[in-house]
Amino acid sequence: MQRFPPMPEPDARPPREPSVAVVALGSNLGDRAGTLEAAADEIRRLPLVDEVVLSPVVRSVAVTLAGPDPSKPEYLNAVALVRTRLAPTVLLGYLHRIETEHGRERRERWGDRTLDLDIVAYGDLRSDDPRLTLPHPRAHERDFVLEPWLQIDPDAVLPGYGRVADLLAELRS
Ligand code: A4P
Ligand code: MG
Repeated sequence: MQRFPPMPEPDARPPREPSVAVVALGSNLGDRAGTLEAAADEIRRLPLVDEVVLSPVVRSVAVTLAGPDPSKPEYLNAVALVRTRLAPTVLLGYLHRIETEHGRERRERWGDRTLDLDIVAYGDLRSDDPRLTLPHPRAHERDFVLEPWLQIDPDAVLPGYGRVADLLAELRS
């Protein structure tokens, strides 16, 4: 009788170690503060998410493709540290679902939005896939990402770019 090697048992795979994903939250339409709080709670309730630490909220002028535009509705931004065993692409899929549930419409790039959820970093992972670029290619030049992140992690490092405290000091110099 022909013998086959045993099939790998899906459930026998070693569980993925938790990583810390840094998620940037932004909103400039609707009940902005309520939406950011609700989104953080929804992330907290996702499967394979162990812990979510939400930063204080910062206010920022809308950055459009033409530059900062004070005539647009002001943004509230925050950062969440998400301890999770979700794979990065799976996490992004859930974040897109949460955006949609909060009425996010995609009409123009960098347009006004009820909720934007970006993955700023996922552990030390690097990716140049346009569907999920890691770290987020613009996080290092955005004070509305770096400032709230620094408030909840004074030793934060943006992989490939350096210490968040130094990046923020450079932006402000
Ligand atoms: N994508 C690739 N990498 C990532 C990542 N690391 N995290 C892809 C999240 N998404 C990532 O995103 C467009 C595509 O990027 C997605 O299909 C995803 O697969 P989107 O959310 O549909 O559109 P977007 O947010 O308008 O585009 P983009 O380029 O991600 O915009 P940014 O750079 O996030 O900027 N001004 C203030 N004051 N505060 C803000 O929060 N946000 C933006 C958006 C512009 N101006 C702002 C703010
Ligand atoms: Mg986005």
